[in-house]
Amino acid sequence: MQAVLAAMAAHVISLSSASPVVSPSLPTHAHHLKSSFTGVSVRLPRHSFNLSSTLAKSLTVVAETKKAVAVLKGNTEVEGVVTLTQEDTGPTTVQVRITGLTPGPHGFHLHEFGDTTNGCISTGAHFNPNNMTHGAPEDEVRHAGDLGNIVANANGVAEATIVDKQIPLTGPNSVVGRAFVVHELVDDLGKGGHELSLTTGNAGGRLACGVVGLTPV
Ligand SMILES: [Cu+2]
Ligand SMILES: [Zn+2]
Repeated sequence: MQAVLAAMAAHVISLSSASPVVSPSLPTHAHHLKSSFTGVSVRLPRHSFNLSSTLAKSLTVVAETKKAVAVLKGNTEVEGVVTLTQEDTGPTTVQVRITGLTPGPHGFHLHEFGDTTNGCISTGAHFNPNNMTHGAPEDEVRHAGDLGNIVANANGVAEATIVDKQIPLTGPNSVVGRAFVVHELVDDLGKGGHELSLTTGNAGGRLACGVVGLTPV
Protein backbone atom coordinates (compact mmCIF):
# COMPACT_ATOMS: atom_id res chain seq x y z
CA MET A 1 0.00 0.00 0.00
CA GLN A 2 2.75 2.39 0.90
CA ALA A 3 4.47 1.68 -2.40
CA VAL A 4 1.31 2.53 -4.33
CA LEU A 5 0.90 5.79 -2.45
CA ALA A 6 4.52 6.61 -3.02
CA ALA A 7 4.14 6.00 -6.73
CA MET A 8 1.08 8.25 -6.86
CA ALA A 9 2.88 10.92 -4.95
CA ALA A 10 5.82 10.63 -7.30
CA HIS A 11 3.58 11.38 -10.24
CA VAL A 12 2.07 14.36 -8.54
CA ILE A 13 5.44 15.75 -7.60
CA SER A 14 7.10 15.28 -10.95
CA LEU A 15 4.07 16.39 -12.96
CA SER A 16 3.61 19.58 -11.06
CA SER A 17 7.30 20.40 -11.24
CA ALA A 18 7.55 19.56 -14.96
CA SER A 19 4.50 21.56 -15.94
CA PRO A 20 2.80 24.18 -13.78
CA VAL A 21 -0.02 24.26 -16.37
CA VAL A 22 -1.11 20.78 -15.36
CA SER A 23 -1.30 21.25 -11.61
CA PRO A 24 -4.50 23.37 -11.38
CA SER A 25 -6.49 20.53 -12.93
CA LEU A 26 -5.31 17.99 -10.35
CA PRO A 27 -7.86 17.04 -7.70
CA THR A 28 -7.26 18.67 -4.34
CA HIS A 29 -6.48 15.38 -2.59
CA ALA A 30 -3.52 15.01 -4.92
CA HIS A 31 -2.04 18.22 -3.55
CA HIS A 32 -2.51 16.78 -0.12
CA LEU A 33 -0.64 13.62 -1.09
CA LYS A 34 2.13 15.70 -2.57
CA SER A 35 2.83 17.50 0.64
CA SER A 36 2.62 14.29 2.69
CA PHE A 37 5.19 12.52 0.57
CA THR A 38 7.61 15.29 -0.27
CA GLY A 39 10.51 13.28 1.11
CA VAL A 40 9.89 10.44 -1.34
CA SER A 41 10.93 12.36 -4.40
CA VAL A 42 14.67 12.19 -3.71
CA ARG A 43 14.57 8.40 -3.87
CA LEU A 44 12.63 8.13 -7.11
CA PRO A 45 14.12 5.91 -9.81
CA ARG A 46 15.08 7.93 -12.89
CA HIS A 47 12.44 6.30 -15.12
CA SER A 48 9.65 7.90 -13.10
CA PHE A 49 10.79 11.29 -14.29
CA ASN A 50 11.03 10.17 -17.90
CA LEU A 51 7.50 8.80 -17.81
CA SER A 52 6.05 11.89 -16.25
CA SER A 53 7.86 14.31 -18.54
CA THR A 54 6.49 12.43 -21.55
CA LEU A 55 3.03 12.70 -20.06
CA ALA A 56 3.47 16.39 -19.31
CA LYS A 57 4.54 17.08 -22.89
CA SER A 58 1.54 15.30 -24.34
CA LEU A 59 -0.72 17.35 -22.08
CA THR A 60 0.79 20.73 -22.92
CA VAL A 61 0.93 20.48 -26.74
CA VAL A 62 -1.62 22.99 -27.96
CA ALA A 63 -1.68 24.20 -31.57
CA GLU A 64 -1.02 27.91 -31.59
CA THR A 65 -1.94 30.00 -34.61
CA LYS A 66 -0.64 33.52 -35.03
CA LYS A 67 -2.05 35.96 -37.53
CA ALA A 68 -0.88 39.37 -38.66
CA VAL A 69 -1.74 41.97 -41.26
CA ALA A 70 -0.11 44.87 -43.09
CA VAL A 71 -1.95 47.60 -44.99
CA LEU A 72 0.26 48.98 -47.76
CA LYS A 73 0.08 52.64 -48.80
CA GLY A 74 2.42 55.13 -50.38
CA ASN A 75 2.57 58.34 -52.36
CA THR A 76 1.02 56.80 -55.46
CA GLU A 77 -2.25 54.99 -56.10
CA VAL A 78 -0.57 51.68 -55.27
CA GLU A 79 -2.13 50.05 -52.21
CA GLY A 80 -2.78 46.62 -50.81
CA VAL A 81 -3.31 44.23 -47.95
CA VAL A 82 -0.97 41.44 -46.86
CA THR A 83 -2.00 38.82 -44.32
CA LEU A 84 0.37 36.43 -42.56
CA THR A 85 -0.56 33.21 -40.79
CA GLN A 86 1.71 30.86 -38.86
CA GLU A 87 0.84 27.69 -36.99
CA ASP A 88 3.16 26.82 -34.13
CA THR A 89 6.72 27.04 -35.47
CA GLY A 90 5.77 26.08 -39.04
CA PRO A 91 6.25 28.20 -42.17
CA THR A 92 4.40 31.48 -42.53
CA THR A 93 1.76 31.79 -45.23
CA VAL A 94 1.60 35.25 -46.78
CA GLN A 95 -1.41 36.30 -48.83
CA VAL A 96 -0.90 39.37 -50.95
CA ARG A 97 -3.29 41.58 -52.89
CA ILE A 98 -1.90 44.84 -54.25
CA THR A 99 -3.58 47.12 -56.79
CA GLY A 100 -2.54 50.15 -58.86
CA LEU A 101 0.70 48.60 -60.14
CA THR A 102 2.12 48.68 -63.65
CA PRO A 103 1.66 45.24 -65.23
CA GLY A 104 4.57 42.85 -64.66
CA PRO A 105 6.89 41.83 -61.81
CA HIS A 106 7.63 44.04 -58.79
CA GLY A 107 10.13 43.37 -56.01
CA PHE A 108 8.41 42.48 -52.75
CA HIS A 109 10.26 42.38 -49.43
CA LEU A 110 10.05 42.62 -45.70
CA HIS A 111 12.15 45.55 -44.59
CA GLU A 112 13.81 45.90 -41.20
CA PHE A 113 11.79 48.64 -39.50
CA GLY A 114 8.12 49.31 -38.98
CA ASP A 115 8.86 53.00 -39.24
CA THR A 116 7.07 55.09 -41.87
CA THR A 117 7.73 58.54 -40.41
CA ASN A 118 9.53 59.48 -43.61
CA GLY A 119 7.39 57.31 -45.87
CA CYS A 120 8.61 53.93 -47.05
CA ILE A 121 12.24 55.13 -46.99
CA SER A 122 12.37 54.91 -43.18
CA THR A 123 11.57 51.18 -43.18
CA GLY A 124 15.32 50.69 -43.71
CA ALA A 125 16.99 47.86 -45.60
CA HIS A 126 15.75 44.33 -46.23
CA PHE A 127 15.16 42.38 -43.00
CA ASN A 128 18.46 40.52 -42.63
CA PRO A 129 18.98 38.95 -39.19
CA ASN A 130 21.54 36.45 -40.50
CA ASN A 131 23.79 39.02 -42.19
CA MET A 132 23.47 37.55 -45.70
CA THR A 133 23.52 39.10 -49.17
CA HIS A 134 20.40 39.61 -51.27
CA GLY A 135 18.91 36.62 -53.06
CA ALA A 136 15.83 34.77 -54.18
CA PRO A 137 13.39 33.30 -51.66
CA GLU A 138 14.51 29.78 -52.62
CA ASP A 139 18.24 30.54 -52.23
CA GLU A 140 20.32 29.45 -49.25
CA VAL A 141 21.99 32.84 -49.22
CA ARG A 142 19.29 35.51 -48.99
CA HIS A 143 17.95 38.14 -46.69
CA ALA A 144 15.12 36.72 -44.56
CA GLY A 145 12.99 39.50 -46.01
CA ASP A 146 13.60 38.50 -49.64
CA LEU A 147 10.24 37.39 -50.97
CA GLY A 148 11.09 37.76 -54.66
CA ASN A 149 8.62 39.35 -57.04
CA ILE A 150 4.88 39.65 -57.21
CA VAL A 151 3.40 39.95 -60.69
CA ALA A 152 0.67 42.43 -61.58
CA ASN A 153 -1.81 41.51 -64.28
CA ALA A 154 -3.00 43.80 -67.08
CA ASN A 155 -5.30 45.53 -64.61
CA GLY A 156 -2.42 46.31 -62.27
CA VAL A 157 -3.51 43.79 -59.66
CA ALA A 158 -1.00 41.41 -58.07
CA GLU A 159 -2.28 38.49 -56.05
CA ALA A 160 0.01 35.87 -54.55
CA THR A 161 0.30 33.30 -51.82
CA ILE A 162 3.82 32.91 -50.49
CA VAL A 163 4.89 30.23 -48.01
CA ASP A 164 8.21 30.97 -46.31
CA LYS A 165 10.18 29.68 -43.34
CA GLN A 166 12.27 32.79 -42.60
CA ILE A 167 9.56 35.24 -41.60
CA PRO A 168 8.03 33.88 -38.35
CA LEU A 169 5.47 35.76 -36.26
CA THR A 170 7.12 34.77 -32.96
CA GLY A 171 10.62 34.39 -31.56
CA PRO A 172 13.81 36.42 -32.03
CA ASN A 173 13.33 36.77 -35.82
CA SER A 174 9.67 37.72 -35.64
CA VAL A 175 8.59 40.05 -38.44
CA VAL A 176 5.83 41.64 -36.37
CA GLY A 177 6.65 45.34 -36.25
CA ARG A 178 8.62 45.26 -39.52
CA ALA A 179 7.28 46.40 -42.89
CA PHE A 180 6.41 45.07 -46.33
CA VAL A 181 7.55 47.12 -49.30
CA VAL A 182 6.47 46.75 -52.92
CA HIS A 183 8.86 48.20 -55.48
CA GLU A 184 8.72 50.01 -58.76
CA LEU A 185 10.87 47.50 -60.66
CA VAL A 186 11.59 43.80 -60.91
CA ASP A 187 13.87 42.33 -58.23
CA ASP A 188 16.80 40.68 -60.05
CA LEU A 189 17.17 38.26 -57.08
CA GLY A 190 20.86 39.10 -56.68
CA LYS A 191 21.77 37.90 -60.17
CA GLY A 192 21.56 41.05 -62.26
CA GLY A 193 25.22 42.07 -62.05
CA HIS A 194 24.23 45.61 -61.05
CA GLU A 195 26.03 47.24 -58.13
CA LEU A 196 22.73 47.08 -56.19
CA SER A 197 21.94 43.44 -57.06
CA LEU A 198 23.41 42.02 -53.86
CA THR A 199 21.75 44.54 -51.55
CA THR A 200 18.35 45.40 -53.02
CA GLY A 201 18.00 43.37 -56.20
CA ASN A 202 17.99 46.74 -57.98
CA ALA A 203 14.23 46.87 -57.56
CA GLY A 204 13.97 50.66 -57.77
CA GLY A 205 11.74 52.99 -55.78
CA ARG A 206 9.35 52.08 -52.99
CA LEU A 207 5.77 52.38 -54.21
CA ALA A 208 3.93 51.39 -51.05
CA CYS A 209 4.66 49.93 -47.63
CA GLY A 210 2.86 48.72 -44.53
CA VAL A 211 3.78 47.73 -40.99
CA VAL A 212 3.05 44.16 -39.86
CA GLY A 213 0.78 44.07 -36.82
CA LEU A 214 -0.98 41.25 -34.97
CA THR A 215 -4.64 40.67 -35.77
CA PRO A 216 -7.25 38.36 -34.22
CA VAL A 217 -6.89 34.71 -35.29
CU1 LIG B 1 12.34 46.16 -50.69
ZN1 LIG C 1 17.16 41.46 -49.96
